Amino acid sequence: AFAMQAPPAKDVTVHLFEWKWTDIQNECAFLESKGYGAIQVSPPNEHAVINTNTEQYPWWQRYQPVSYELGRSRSGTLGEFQQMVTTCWQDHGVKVYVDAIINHMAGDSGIGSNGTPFGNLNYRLFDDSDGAVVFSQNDFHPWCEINWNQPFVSADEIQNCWIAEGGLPDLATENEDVRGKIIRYFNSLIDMGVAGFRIDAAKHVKASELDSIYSGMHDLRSEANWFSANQRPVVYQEVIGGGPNEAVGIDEFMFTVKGKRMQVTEFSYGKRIGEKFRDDGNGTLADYLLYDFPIGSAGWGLVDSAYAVVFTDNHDNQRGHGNGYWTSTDNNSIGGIVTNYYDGGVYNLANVFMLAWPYGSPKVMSSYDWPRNVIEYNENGQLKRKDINDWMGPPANDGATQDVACGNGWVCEHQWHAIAGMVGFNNYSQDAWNIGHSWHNDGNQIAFARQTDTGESRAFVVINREGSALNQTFSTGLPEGNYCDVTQGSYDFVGQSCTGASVSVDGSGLAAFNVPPMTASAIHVGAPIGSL
Ligand code: LM2
Ligand code: CA
Repeated sequence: AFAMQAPPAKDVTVHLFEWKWTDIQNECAFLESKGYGAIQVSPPNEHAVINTNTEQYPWWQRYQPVSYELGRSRSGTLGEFQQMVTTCWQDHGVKVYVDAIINHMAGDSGIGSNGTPFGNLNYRLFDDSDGAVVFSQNDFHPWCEINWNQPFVSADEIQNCWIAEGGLPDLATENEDVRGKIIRYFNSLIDMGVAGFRIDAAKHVKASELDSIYSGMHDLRSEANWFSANQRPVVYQEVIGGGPNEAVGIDEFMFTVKGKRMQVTEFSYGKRIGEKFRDDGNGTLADYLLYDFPIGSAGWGLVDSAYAVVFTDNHDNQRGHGNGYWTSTDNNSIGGIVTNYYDGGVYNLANVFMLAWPYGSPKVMSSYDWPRNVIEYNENGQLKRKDINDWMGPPANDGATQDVACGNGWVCEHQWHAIAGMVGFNNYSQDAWNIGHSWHNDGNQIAFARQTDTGESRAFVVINREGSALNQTFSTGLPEGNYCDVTQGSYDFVGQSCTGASVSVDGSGLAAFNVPPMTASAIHVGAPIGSL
């Protein structure tokens, strides 16, 4: 037996989609207790406010920036934002990552969420006394719409034309002056204590221009109670697709800036998880072990793990946006081949796998509930499906977001027992990047350990995505002891106690598991009952 060790780098992020700053601040104690490392928050800058007959305050209004002011977004005020960032990091060691929209600005004209008027390609970016920092006509590419219905779309079209059906004014990021204003926005956030960014629509900006923007970012705050000196911001860039036959390749965005890796969102991972966990007739879970997921002979085609941010689903593809697509007429397949909370227990297991498997930096999705309503229609003789409620925003009164209430309009997947419990599993497996003691039934039951280079086991998981119980003794390689089953019970890292079932490992590393249908069981060296 060896002594329990402090968890290594906390690499799990949770996306608290559309949460208000005050609610996030309140959530940070829970996030800390489970070992979450960071939160991705919704765009904090001023955004369009959209209210039409058919779409009242859609979630996507926040993907239309009106200014770079943080005064009042749908999630709250500047003061609340600063309080959240400070409290989450200083009191709970949880970082804040901001979803940053820098490829484009809001379409049409109107008044932003903080009262700033915009229109005719004029945007007043900061509330300076002279109001001089603006984007105006010359700061945008001339209008053109990306046509995805051609065999090959050029890089020029992808990066210089306007996205979202040509509705979003595309910034001329080749101009240093434009980049300078974007850098100022980033630095205003970094100087408040923000530790990282999701770069929205990164594929639509030239990688070299992004490189120069990232190089202009400040180091993280390093005064007392903040981060250690010379730390660079975390950056993960939203790139959908970008395979070898495309003009803009995902690998263009995988580079380092001042020694820090700039990561990318690996959308194919979510598809590979979704198709198997949902049992879409595309192989079984055993394939992960049989074909050496993600690098082996099955041609999984995923990017280098060190650059990958992975997720079962995100705010776009869980509702059919962002290349989410549909595969069957079954309502359950909505959200594309990816899985989302509508899949219930299947979704739970998919997340257990993501948090157990050694690939990428995991991001857990935390959604609000919306009444999915899928219709079928014909487009040029092709059967298509669409969720006509895909625009619906979070629980709100006249566009003012309500407080979070988990289970009541807010799904809070990140609190689901198995998902929350597996965060610790991920943390304690960071130094154990190998798979060992693996087993599968050639179907949808798998088990494996996470091992160090010297063959020590840190953690062991059993996933049973079948209709019958899995009662079996496995060789886990773990030190002798009693462990909390972190998928069933809640582990108290401070008191070293567990509210649920436990698993005992004997002196030769053997453990008997009883895993009911459609559940998992997982143990790790960070969650022993008493000392090991
Ligand atoms: C993203 N990544 O590249 C975001 O993850 C995604 O959520 C954003 O689209 C998109 N890029 C732009 O930031 C969402 C949403 C779109 C929506 C846009 C802008 O998926 O449907 O487009 O935000 O709010 C909407 C309308 C669209 C209209 C457009 C401009 O749905 O019909 O196009 O606004 O008015 C004319
Ligand atoms: Ca662009």
